[in-house]
Amino acid sequence: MAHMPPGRSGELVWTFNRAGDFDFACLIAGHYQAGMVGRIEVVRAIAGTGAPARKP
Ligand SMILES: [Cu+2]
Repeated sequence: MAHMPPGRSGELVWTFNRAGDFDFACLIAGHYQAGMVGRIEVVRAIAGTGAPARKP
């Protein structure tokens, strides 16, 4: 879990080992219900190019 004080910004690195759609949410009480949620679409990369491949 990562925390940032109000008004600050930071960086969080997620490494995915497979393609797909992944839901994420803030785990602080009440924040999920307030809408701090999202979805990440991870696509395969074409080997050696870094270019996105078709969605699985
Ligand atoms: Cu939150």
